[in-house]
Amino acid sequence: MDYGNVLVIGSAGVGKSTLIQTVLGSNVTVSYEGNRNQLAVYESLSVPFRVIDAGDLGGPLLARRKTASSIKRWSQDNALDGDENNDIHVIWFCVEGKSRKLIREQISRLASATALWRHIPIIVVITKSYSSLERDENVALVQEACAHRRRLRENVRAVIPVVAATYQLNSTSFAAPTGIPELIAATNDAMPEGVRAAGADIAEFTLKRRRSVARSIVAASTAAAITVGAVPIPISDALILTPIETAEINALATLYGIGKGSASRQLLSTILEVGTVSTAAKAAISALKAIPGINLAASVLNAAIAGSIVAAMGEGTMRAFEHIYQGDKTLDDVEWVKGFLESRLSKELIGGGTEVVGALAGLGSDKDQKRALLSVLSRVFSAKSSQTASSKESDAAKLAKGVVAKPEDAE
Ligand SMILES: Nc1nc2c(ncn2[C@@H]2O[C@H](COP(=O)(O)OP(=O)(O)OP(=O)(O)O)[C@@H](O)[C@H]2O)c(=O)[nH]1
Ligand SMILES: [Mg+2]
Repeated sequence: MDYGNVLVIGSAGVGKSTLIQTVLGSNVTVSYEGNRNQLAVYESLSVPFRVIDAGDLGGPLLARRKTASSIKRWSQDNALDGDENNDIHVIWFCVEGKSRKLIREQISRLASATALWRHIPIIVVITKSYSSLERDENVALVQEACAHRRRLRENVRAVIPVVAATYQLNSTSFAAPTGIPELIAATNDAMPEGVRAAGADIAEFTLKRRRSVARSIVAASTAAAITVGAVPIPISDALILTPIETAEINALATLYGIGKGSASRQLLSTILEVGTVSTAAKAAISALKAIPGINLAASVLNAAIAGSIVAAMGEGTMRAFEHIYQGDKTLDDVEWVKGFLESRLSKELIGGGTEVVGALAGLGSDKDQKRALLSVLSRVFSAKSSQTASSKESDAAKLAKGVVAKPEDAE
């Protein structure tokens, strides 16, 4: 397939590199590096376009000219190599969402920085959109600022708030990654016909990226559970994890486009019930507490139990949402989702939890154990997920073929 080319510009520190990393995934290759780091071109098998980090094109005129000439040289080199796709097809202009005051100023820089590319579609990416409450307002602010300039009015195709990497607010709450699949889809839509990926392909690409974003949501939630779970009194049910599981499930629901209607609400509250007060959750906790022959401090064992539940629930919820997202299940299949998660809790949580606790028992101090816990948990539960998915010849296996195979998605 021919790759389209996306030029990324935005002031120093707005989050260009972080964004590129998240969109392209971990198997990124740098295919070109201009002199003095003015230009770097990234590719990955995970998305159907190249991304060119042009750095701060809003800087002084001289620096801007240098970068622009690097881009031109890259295009020419490409043309000599016989690669026809040497044009810039889409521009991502990054503005930072944290400071509303700066948005207007950044948009006026956008106008001058992109003056070279008169007719290229632009997507304004509002980076670091950590506050979900401010997202809509920031989008409106950007749209209004663009409406005053003819070229921007014509070229700006979408304004997308993103969080590229989990932003930790404190030890138990975080802003989950957001906007990444939307950005990939909008970018593809803005591509000229010759380089635009087919609908089915782009759905597969965004599914992969969704899974890797989902894993980071699960990891952040698991870390929070470890903190909350580390209490000296033995845990009897998972009620203590309600706020964390609520945040985890909601973040995953948003990621997989599960809305806020009544069917969704019913589904989400059933999932939460499975992860907190269900018989399956209670049985899993008793089984983990009863693992013989280990000698862990109560707080470490509790942290392991809490982390295991949130990790297993997160992986299971992600899988269930993938089925809904792909259309082989619907929001109304509440009983199916319930059974699916309960069986994961009984088989995988107990199997995985035993492995986790066993790994911890071999470690020395409390501090080592807690630190090791998170890495053991994410390894055990995401590996378990991939195993089950590919060992069954079911629709889960069909799903797994395109998605689990890539090493980056097993991370
Ligand atoms: N948690 C979190 N941190 C972010 C996010 N985006 C950017 N950052 C942080 O902001 C800082 C700057 O991000 P970079 O991605 O290096 O920004 P850049 O635009 O590439 O910066 P230059 O290369 O210097 O122009 C880094 O410390 C990032 O970790 C995000 O979505 N979430
Ligand atoms: Mg950078």
